Amino acid sequence: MFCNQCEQTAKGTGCTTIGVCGKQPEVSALQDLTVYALRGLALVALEARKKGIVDPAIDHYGAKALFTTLTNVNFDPARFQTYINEIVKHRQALAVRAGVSFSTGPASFQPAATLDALGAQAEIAALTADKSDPDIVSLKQTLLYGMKGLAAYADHAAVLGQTDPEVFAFLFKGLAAGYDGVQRDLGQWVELALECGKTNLRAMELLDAGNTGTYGHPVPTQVPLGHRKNKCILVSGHDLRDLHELLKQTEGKGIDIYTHGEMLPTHGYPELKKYPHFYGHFGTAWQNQHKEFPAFPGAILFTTNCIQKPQDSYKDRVFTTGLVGWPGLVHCENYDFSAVIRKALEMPGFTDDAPGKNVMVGFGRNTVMSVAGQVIDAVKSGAIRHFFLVGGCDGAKPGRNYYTEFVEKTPKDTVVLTLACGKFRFFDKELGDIGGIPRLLDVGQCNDAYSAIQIAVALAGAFECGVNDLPLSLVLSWYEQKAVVILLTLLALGIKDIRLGPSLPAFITPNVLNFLVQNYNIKPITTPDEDLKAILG
Ligand code: FSO
Ligand code: SF4
Repeated sequence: MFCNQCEQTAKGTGCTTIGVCGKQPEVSALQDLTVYALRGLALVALEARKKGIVDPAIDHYGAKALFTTLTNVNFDPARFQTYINEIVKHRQALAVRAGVSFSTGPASFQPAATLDALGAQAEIAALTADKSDPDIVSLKQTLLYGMKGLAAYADHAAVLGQTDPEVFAFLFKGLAAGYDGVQRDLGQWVELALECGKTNLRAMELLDAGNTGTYGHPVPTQVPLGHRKNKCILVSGHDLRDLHELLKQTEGKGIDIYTHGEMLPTHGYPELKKYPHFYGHFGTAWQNQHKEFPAFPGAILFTTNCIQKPQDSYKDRVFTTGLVGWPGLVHCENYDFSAVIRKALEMPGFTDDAPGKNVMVGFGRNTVMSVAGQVIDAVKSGAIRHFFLVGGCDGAKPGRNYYTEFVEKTPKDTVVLTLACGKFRFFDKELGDIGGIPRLLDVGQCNDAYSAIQIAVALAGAFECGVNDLPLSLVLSWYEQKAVVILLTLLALGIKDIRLGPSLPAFITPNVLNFLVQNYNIKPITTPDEDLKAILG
């Protein structure tokens, strides 16, 4: 196996024997083959589009299948076999409708019948099989990982009924690149990667419309970090519809619903918070599930990412849904969470009341813009000197303490906006407020990066300047491919001076890094003191 798609990749270069995430070589090979099969579907879909044939179901299926290869989503070999077979079936049906045929390459790929034989076939699809110039390989991987993130956002939006055929058209174009007979130079691969970022802005806009259109705009909401006496279910991941369906199915059943990880900001949505049994938040970021889950006395449901190998002490009460998979766990299909509910009722639940500390969520674009006048006055009077967007993923590496220390050390006349699971490094810090404006504002999940971008664009409009001229600095942490595509979106928007950590992507070669530094002044994080000094002067 060879996989280098996430930040924790072995030795900072690539996982070659088993994934640091727990991914087995067999699954890694099947993921490579899924991508290869998707490249074949993409070639046919592009031809079909030329003839005016667009099949929304196939478009969405392609995005889902790519999303399932994202880090920490699906570890189940059998599910990948199904994806590969389905992708090829869709490709063949579309080829017949479009009257096209391919005799070589991924569009003619026929999957073997057994998992072992599929594993052997995967060699053609391995990342190491690409012998192009290393900088081109670097950009191809950047594009592929960006597209995995884009596919995730497009799927999240599609689940809520929000789609744009142009988003899927780009996914097909990007997947076909390298197999479409077009010779691209370095600059053209850069252009494709930036187009991926630009398309992602549209996908995130759709997702924002889906979330806020269905569940309302988030409002400032206190979320208890403790618990109360009752049966309980913990929901992890990012998917609001899964959470909503679970809330409906548990109504009046004597079960409280707790969020985990990236589900925390969902407490701010009016259509979700109206359920009285939607109680609080349990635990911190994804990488702490082994430590935290044994203490949760109820059932645990994983939607989207990030799942880690369930430990023996709690694996009988972990359930998956949607694209998440772990071999041997019960997988809930079609929003039927009855198995999760049964397990929660069998479990003891919390046997005492311990409300604990509260944290505030709900500072999406609508809330922040509703106090825009106050924020602008505070900047003009000097009460607010600077904004920091400290966001992105969390992870297990010790270097991620940087983000805790950075936020703790931000001066009292500065405001910290945050989003994604990286916030768990500091989400319960009491930073106080500036004239009633909290100094720590939780914009939401990584899925809400669109909201943060809109806030920056609105501030720039109010100050009649560009986003790069605002007193705003981006200090980002990355882990998986949703973060890769958000970074590409920021670059496509021309955002400069981003600080990125805890380490730079293994798939970026020195020449590609040099390009990013020269054009976008992107830089690795150093120490909180040095970076704060450099930013604030
Ligand atoms: Fe975190 Fe995981 Fe949301 Fe990622 S939970 S690491 S960026 O999946 O998606 O922020
Ligand atoms: Fe390694 Fe990350 Fe790939 Fe898992 S997803 S195999 S940790 S590079």
